[in-house]
Amino acid sequence: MDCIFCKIANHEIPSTIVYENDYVIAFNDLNPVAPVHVLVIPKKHMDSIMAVDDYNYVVEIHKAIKEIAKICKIEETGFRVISNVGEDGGQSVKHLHYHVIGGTKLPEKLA
Ligand code: DGP
Repeated sequence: MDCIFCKIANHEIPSTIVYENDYVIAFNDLNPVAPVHVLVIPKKHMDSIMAVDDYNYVVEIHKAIKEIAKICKIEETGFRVISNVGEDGGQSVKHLHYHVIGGTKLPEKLA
Protein backbone atom coordinates (compact mmCIF):
# COMPACT_ATOMS: atom_id res chain seq x y z
CA MET A 1 0.00 0.00 0.00
CA ASP A 2 1.35 3.38 -0.98
CA CYS A 3 0.56 5.33 2.19
CA ILE A 4 2.77 8.23 3.22
CA PHE A 5 1.88 7.90 6.91
CA CYS A 6 2.64 4.16 6.89
CA LYS A 7 6.04 5.08 5.50
CA ILE A 8 6.55 7.61 8.30
CA ALA A 9 5.42 4.98 10.86
CA ASN A 10 7.95 2.54 9.40
CA HIS A 11 10.70 5.19 9.40
CA GLU A 12 10.99 4.81 5.65
CA ILE A 13 10.67 8.55 5.17
CA PRO A 14 11.88 11.13 7.66
CA SER A 15 9.75 13.15 10.03
CA THR A 16 10.33 15.08 13.22
CA ILE A 17 9.14 12.55 15.76
CA VAL A 18 7.68 13.95 18.96
CA TYR A 19 6.55 10.72 20.59
CA GLU A 20 6.48 7.03 19.70
CA ASN A 21 5.59 3.68 21.21
CA ASP A 22 4.59 0.25 19.86
CA TYR A 23 1.12 1.47 18.84
CA VAL A 24 1.45 5.07 17.73
CA ILE A 25 3.83 7.61 16.32
CA ALA A 26 3.48 11.39 16.60
CA PHE A 27 5.37 13.83 14.41
CA ASN A 28 5.33 17.47 13.44
CA ASP A 29 2.93 18.41 10.65
CA LEU A 30 4.65 19.45 7.41
CA ASN A 31 2.43 22.54 7.18
CA PRO A 32 1.88 23.73 10.75
CA VAL A 33 -1.02 26.08 11.44
CA ALA A 34 0.17 26.94 14.97
CA PRO A 35 3.42 26.85 16.98
CA VAL A 36 2.52 23.32 18.06
CA HIS A 37 1.03 21.13 15.32
CA VAL A 38 1.62 17.44 15.85
CA LEU A 39 -0.02 14.53 14.04
CA VAL A 40 -0.71 11.35 15.99
CA ILE A 41 -1.32 8.19 14.01
CA PRO A 42 -1.75 4.48 14.70
CA LYS A 43 1.13 2.37 13.38
CA LYS A 44 -1.50 0.01 11.94
CA HIS A 45 -3.11 1.38 8.80
CA MET A 46 -6.74 2.43 9.16
CA ASP A 47 -8.23 4.88 6.68
CA SER A 48 -10.07 7.08 9.15
CA ILE A 49 -12.23 7.04 12.28
CA MET A 50 -14.79 5.15 10.17
CA ALA A 51 -12.33 2.30 9.58
CA VAL A 52 -11.15 1.73 13.15
CA ASP A 53 -11.10 -2.03 13.72
CA ASP A 54 -9.00 -2.19 16.89
CA TYR A 55 -9.87 0.24 19.67
CA ASN A 56 -6.64 -0.52 21.53
CA TYR A 57 -5.07 1.92 19.09
CA VAL A 58 -7.64 4.59 19.91
CA VAL A 59 -6.86 4.24 23.60
CA GLU A 60 -3.15 4.49 22.84
CA ILE A 61 -3.72 7.59 20.71
CA HIS A 62 -5.64 9.20 23.57
CA LYS A 63 -2.83 8.41 25.98
CA ALA A 64 -0.26 9.69 23.49
CA ILE A 65 -2.10 12.99 23.14
CA LYS A 66 -1.64 13.58 26.87
CA GLU A 67 2.07 12.81 26.58
CA ILE A 68 2.43 15.10 23.56
CA ALA A 69 0.70 17.93 25.43
CA LYS A 70 3.26 17.55 28.21
CA ILE A 71 6.23 17.22 25.85
CA CYS A 72 5.14 20.32 23.90
CA LYS A 73 4.31 22.20 27.12
CA ILE A 74 0.72 22.97 26.18
CA GLU A 75 -0.96 20.90 28.89
CA GLU A 76 -1.70 24.01 30.97
CA THR A 77 -2.51 26.48 28.18
CA GLY A 78 -4.76 24.11 26.24
CA PHE A 79 -4.95 22.82 22.73
CA ARG A 80 -7.29 21.43 20.10
CA VAL A 81 -7.55 17.88 18.72
CA ILE A 82 -9.01 17.39 15.25
CA SER A 83 -9.50 14.34 13.06
CA ASN A 84 -10.71 15.17 9.58
CA VAL A 85 -12.83 12.42 8.00
CA GLY A 86 -13.64 12.04 4.33
CA GLU A 87 -14.32 14.62 1.68
CA ASP A 88 -16.50 17.06 3.60
CA GLY A 89 -14.13 16.78 6.55
CA GLY A 90 -11.24 17.77 4.32
CA GLN A 91 -9.18 14.64 4.93
CA SER A 92 -6.23 14.69 2.54
CA VAL A 93 -4.24 11.72 3.88
CA LYS A 94 -6.22 8.48 4.09
CA HIS A 95 -4.53 7.14 7.20
CA LEU A 96 -6.26 7.87 10.51
CA HIS A 97 -4.64 10.86 12.17
CA TYR A 98 -5.34 13.39 14.87
CA HIS A 99 -4.03 16.93 14.70
CA VAL A 100 -2.87 18.27 18.08
CA ILE A 101 -2.74 22.03 17.72
CA GLY A 102 -1.75 24.66 20.26
CA GLY A 103 0.91 27.01 21.51
CA THR A 104 -1.21 30.06 20.76
CA LYS A 105 -4.79 31.24 21.23
CA LEU A 106 -6.58 29.40 18.43
CA PRO A 107 -8.79 31.52 16.18
CA GLU A 108 -11.79 29.76 14.76
CA LYS A 109 -14.11 27.37 16.54
CA LEU A 110 -16.59 25.38 14.45
CA ALA A 111 -18.01 23.28 17.25
P1 DGP B 1 -5.66 16.17 6.78
O1 DGP B 1 -5.96 17.36 5.92
O2 DGP B 1 -6.47 16.13 8.05
O3 DGP B 1 -5.70 14.87 6.01
O4 DGP B 1 -4.16 16.40 7.27
C1 DGP B 1 -3.05 15.85 6.67
C2 DGP B 1 -1.86 16.57 7.21
O5 DGP B 1 -0.71 15.81 6.92
C3 DGP B 1 -1.61 17.96 6.61
O6 DGP B 1 -1.74 18.94 7.64
C4 DGP B 1 -0.17 17.92 6.10
C5 DGP B 1 0.38 16.67 6.72
N1 DGP B 1 1.30 15.95 5.88
C6 DGP B 1 1.07 15.46 4.63
N2 DGP B 1 2.15 14.80 4.17
C7 DGP B 1 3.08 14.88 5.16
C8 DGP B 1 4.42 14.38 5.28
O7 DGP B 1 4.97 13.73 4.40
N3 DGP B 1 5.06 14.65 6.45
C9 DGP B 1 4.47 15.35 7.46
N4 DGP B 1 5.20 15.58 8.55
N5 DGP B 1 3.23 15.82 7.38
C10 DGP B 1 2.54 15.59 6.24
